Amino acid sequence: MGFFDKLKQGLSKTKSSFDEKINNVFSTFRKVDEDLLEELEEALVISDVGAETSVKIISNLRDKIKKDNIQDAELVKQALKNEIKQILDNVDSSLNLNTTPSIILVVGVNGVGKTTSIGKIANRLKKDGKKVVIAAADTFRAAAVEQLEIWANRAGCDIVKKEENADPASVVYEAIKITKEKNADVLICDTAGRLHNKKYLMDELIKIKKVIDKELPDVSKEVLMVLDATTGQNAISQVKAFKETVDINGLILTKLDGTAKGGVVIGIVSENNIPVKFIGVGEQIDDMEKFNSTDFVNALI
Ligand SMILES: Nc1nc2c(ncn2[C@@H]2O[C@H](COP(=O)(O)OP(=O)(O)OP(=O)(O)O)[C@@H](O)[C@H]2O)c(=O)[nH]1
Ligand SMILES: [Mg+2]
Repeated sequence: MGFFDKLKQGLSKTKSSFDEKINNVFSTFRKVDEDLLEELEEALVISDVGAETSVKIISNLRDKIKKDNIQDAELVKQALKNEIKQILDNVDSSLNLNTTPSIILVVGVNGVGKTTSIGKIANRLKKDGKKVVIAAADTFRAAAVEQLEIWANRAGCDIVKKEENADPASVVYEAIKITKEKNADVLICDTAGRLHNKKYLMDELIKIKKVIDKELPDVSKEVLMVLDATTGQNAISQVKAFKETVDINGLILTKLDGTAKGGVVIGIVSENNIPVKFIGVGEQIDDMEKFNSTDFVNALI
């Protein structure tokens, strides 16, 4: 199955999928009126888009319907898809790795898919002909390093690691040194999962960021936060908490292969003004793609 089909199948797996809810509204369609818009708004809200963003989408849709005098159900659906796409296109989701080296720092709460995503991204970059180094800056558990090592081997990349409980910032420091020595194109740093209310862990992230800014002042930097799409609205609050500590400039949405909560992507992008850069639809190395708003909206509805 191709990536798009996996995404589509994932998003529509359950009876309570986004598509199902929107189509339910249209299945009883009589005419384009305020009732229809209200029902659509409700469908968006219960699809994890979030209240604020749902109101915004429906308000824009109402204007569009009026302006173009839309009467037809299929055209309303098209217009709705366009409004959603516009929200997603409002932020630039391209990956900025324009310097050699460039760096990607990957952050997020426990178990969201950071390490797996790093393996998948490293593999993609490698296939694009880039030389990639991976830093094992999750030093909490020896198993975390082993897991990352497996991914590095699969992708054919070098890994820089230290002993368990080593200072994560020192791993990053070492990895930057090696990246420069090897003249590698991209350094990707894994970090331990952390909760935003654990101050010492958030301070650790700040320390890592300081090392990066000092050792690689003028390079392209991507700070990507990984979110598990199955957590729905919770993902929105995770972003809000994290972005107060580190400047996140992109998101990676994982586990879109098994959730009815794909709508959460729209709310996250709209409320935080941070683009989704990658989406994951499974546990295999090829189950990650750059985010494409057209494909995403087509898979959603
Ligand atoms: N179905 C599915 N599973 C995924 C996806 N991405 C990651 N996983 C699974 O989620 C689990 C956690 O993934 P990890 O990559 O270890 O997550 P992590 O954020 O590094 O976890 P910690 O380092 O413990 O914080 C693993 O079982 C992965 O196989 C995805 O897109 N789809
Ligand atoms: Mg991990």
